[in-house]
Amino acid sequence: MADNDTSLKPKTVTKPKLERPKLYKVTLVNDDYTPREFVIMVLKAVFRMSEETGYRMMMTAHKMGVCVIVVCARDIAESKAKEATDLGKEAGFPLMFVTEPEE
Ligand code: TYC
Repeated sequence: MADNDTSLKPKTVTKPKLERPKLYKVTLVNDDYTPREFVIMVLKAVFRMSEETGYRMMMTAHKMGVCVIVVCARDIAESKAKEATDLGKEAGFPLMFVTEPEE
């Protein structure tokens, strides 16, 4: 090289990182007022689950206090949780679905 051998070449090559979008949980919260059958109906209608899966998830929330229903993209999680919570509200029940980022 000539008298000035300062290299302009980067020492490391970094690939541009595309962050994976965060996933969100939709969680069913137990309460003392919403009828079991109504919870199952909402799970079937909004989350497209079978009677058996709906029953299992309802019973998990009933016994444990909460049950994770699905993990998905934020906009889907939020709209499903709202749709399901609104069905309870319209029928006069305090049924609640909440969303939070997955760890
Ligand atoms: N605990 C309610 C009852 O005994 C049933 C229920 C289950 C309500 C799960 C909400 O997320 C829930 N009628």
